[in-house]
Amino acid sequence: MDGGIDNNRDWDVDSYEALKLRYSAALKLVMTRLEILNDELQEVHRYNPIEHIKGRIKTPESIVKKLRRHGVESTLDNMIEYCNDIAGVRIICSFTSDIYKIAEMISAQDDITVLSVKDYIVNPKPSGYKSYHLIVTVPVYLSSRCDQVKVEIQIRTVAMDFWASLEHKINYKFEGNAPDRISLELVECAKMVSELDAKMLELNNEIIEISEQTTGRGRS
Ligand code: 0O2
Repeated sequence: MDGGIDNNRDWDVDSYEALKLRYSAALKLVMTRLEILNDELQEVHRYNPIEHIKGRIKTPESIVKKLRRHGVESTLDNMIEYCNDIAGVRIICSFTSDIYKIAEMISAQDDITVLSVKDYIVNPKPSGYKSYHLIVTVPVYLSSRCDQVKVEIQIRTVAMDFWASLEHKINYKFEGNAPDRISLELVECAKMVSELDAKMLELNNEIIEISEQTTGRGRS
């Protein structure tokens, strides 16, 4: 224990409900932090990087499936250890550059610890999937203790999200065995998504430049 913060995984949980309460609290905390960041960026800097934020708690069925994938039993300890996305937040940004700015702002918050980063934008999955993933822990203060709770944060552009939603639906429909032609088309679509994102960013930068020249001031 360090200042009341328990960094071990031996949480005082004896039921799925007690576990879920911690993840729901962690989800609320991250969502609120993101809303505050977005409000400040909008109000003070006239900058609107976040299109929307979605949060969800993974269903028990989905958790059990993931634990099976890891080859471990469905116990509360294994859920805490192996399932990093029981609490999941998805941030949808306008531009690729916003993704990294948001990730930096979250990571800079003192009580948020980044456990891992997966940059599927620089290194897309073979499927074509692009997104930026962070696994963080946040402190959840309870009546007599504080637990560090994991939250998965996925950050992506509107275009990347569109692609991922469609690909997810297709994979669900074909139970992960989509016909080759469809998988290849999806990889092609992912390339178009990257081109679109790059073009939109370029256009946006041009617009900012022009408006700075006409108004004579930059964005603070
Ligand atoms: P769901 O149904 O969205 O919750 P790990 O989660 O660490 O055990 P992994 O696969 O190494 O396993 O983690 P990774 O790569 O960070 O992926 C985690 C989540 O990213 C997935 O959660 C998906 O939400 C999303 N994701 C990863 N790859 C793809 C992909 O190819 N296509 C789409 N559409 N989404 C992807 P779950 O639990 O697999 O699924």
